[in-house]
Amino acid sequence: MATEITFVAIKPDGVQRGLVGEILSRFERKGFKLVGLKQLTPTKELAEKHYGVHRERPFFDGLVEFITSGPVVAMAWEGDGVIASARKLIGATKPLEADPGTIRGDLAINIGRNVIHGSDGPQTAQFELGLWFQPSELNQWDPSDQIWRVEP
Ligand code: D4T
Repeated sequence: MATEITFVAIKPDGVQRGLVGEILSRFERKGFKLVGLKQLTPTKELAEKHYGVHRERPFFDGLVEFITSGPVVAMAWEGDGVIASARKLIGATKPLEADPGTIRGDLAINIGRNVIHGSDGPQTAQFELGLWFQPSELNQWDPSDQIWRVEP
């Protein structure tokens, strides 16, 4: 499994509900490495680019209004297979269909307030990381217990 980096964002509802620590800890405990982290209130331009694929959908305007309504916590997580694994940790888009144990399955009930976003594939991850982070905001580092994390 190749080492990858994915983009994950805690949406305004997750920040307002005080779920930042809970969500960060799920990724940390899984074993992924945090290589980028910042809080920002997205501009309309950023939100429209991020959700560009949904431009023609009826929920687009509401989605952009919501994601720009307050601070978002933007994260970059690194690890083997992290793109697909993050989507599993996050759970299905519709929180009522998300399995218990996933972030949405445990912490959300409404598709329009589903707490968190994660890139859905390698190309999306590359695009979204470039959109939300400057290259200098992504860090390269080795956990001091790395030897215990990898297969012998
Ligand atoms: P995000 O992009 O927020 O991680 O969600 P997903 O990747 O899981 O799902 P998505 O792209 O299909 O939806 C993007 C975003 O739009 C909201 N949404 C979606 C909504 O408000 N109404 C809808 O009917 C759909 C399909 C929720 C997530």
